[in-house]
Amino acid sequence: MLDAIVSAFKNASRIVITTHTRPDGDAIGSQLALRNYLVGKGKEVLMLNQDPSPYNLEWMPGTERIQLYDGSLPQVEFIAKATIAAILDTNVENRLGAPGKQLRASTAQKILIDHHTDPERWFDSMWRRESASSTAELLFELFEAWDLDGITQDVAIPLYVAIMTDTGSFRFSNVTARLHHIIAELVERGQIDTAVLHAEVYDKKSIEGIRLLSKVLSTLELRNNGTIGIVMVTRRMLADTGASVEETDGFVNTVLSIEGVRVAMIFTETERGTKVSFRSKGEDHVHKWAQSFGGGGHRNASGAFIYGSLENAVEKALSSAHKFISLPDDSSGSDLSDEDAAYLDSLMNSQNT
Ligand SMILES: [Mn+2]
Repeated sequence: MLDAIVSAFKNASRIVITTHTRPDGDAIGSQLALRNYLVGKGKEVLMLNQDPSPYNLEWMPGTERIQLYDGSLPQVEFIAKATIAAILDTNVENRLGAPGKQLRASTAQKILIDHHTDPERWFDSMWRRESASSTAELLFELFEAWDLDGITQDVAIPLYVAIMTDTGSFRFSNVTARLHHIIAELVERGQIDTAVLHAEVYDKKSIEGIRLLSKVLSTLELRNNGTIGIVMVTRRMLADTGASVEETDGFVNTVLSIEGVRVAMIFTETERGTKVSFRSKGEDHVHKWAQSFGGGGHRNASGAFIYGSLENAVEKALSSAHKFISLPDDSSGSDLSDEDAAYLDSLMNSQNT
């Protein structure tokens, strides 16, 4: 399968590359790495996305060449004449946003490179593995099967950033010895200063974002004897702090870092309903839970959209937790108010006498 995909790319002259809405480090990093690699092989490449790149990734080589889809004649013509449409880091049409429909309907060979579960069926070929740490890891394998020397600095840097951001800086359970070999290869070939790269991506938080974090963490609740941690982002908090919703990326990991918490969730209020992100550790898988609300993702990191108010969404999501995760009952009593606890105590005491 990989060999067939490599020859398809070798034989292609015009390639359009797209990725998912609200792109993250793996999406943009993979897109740039593939684009820069293919340009190095003499191909004509167009990168076309629904949404802009996050501000902390704008420095990566080639980001300024990513076009936002506007359905203009040059874009439509490029897609119409493209030999390959490469879809990265998502496997469903509606996560591509506006360009998805046209790409799917085009005569280009649709090649999926991705590590999410349950791909849709409209791709002509796929290089995918759910156990892969990132789309970038799969791309490295493609480059390895083609020509490692094509991995120049402007390919190595976005691949490194993609893997770093999708693995929580190389600490998730899908980080293998093999992946560390890949990373070593990238650091050598790209002459990468890892500390500088890390700072470029992670040490650019705004004061508004940190103020928002403080408000969001003040909503922290632990359920089911401390195994589920939840926090909420209200529209009011966003307005009060002036932070953008993108700055909540990563907040959920703070909740997951609490000892004993196996599943962390962040509920974000929007105009039309509530967005929920699930994160979990190890064998506690959350993708089926997210799917039950029409969402999806990975076993340890998924998301969904629940129609209804924030409070409604929280109760809806938590009431089905036991179907997807084996959890202790939510009977710790830690959620009782002081008043209720005192009342219960008095009942117990009166029974004893
Ligand atoms: Mn990814």
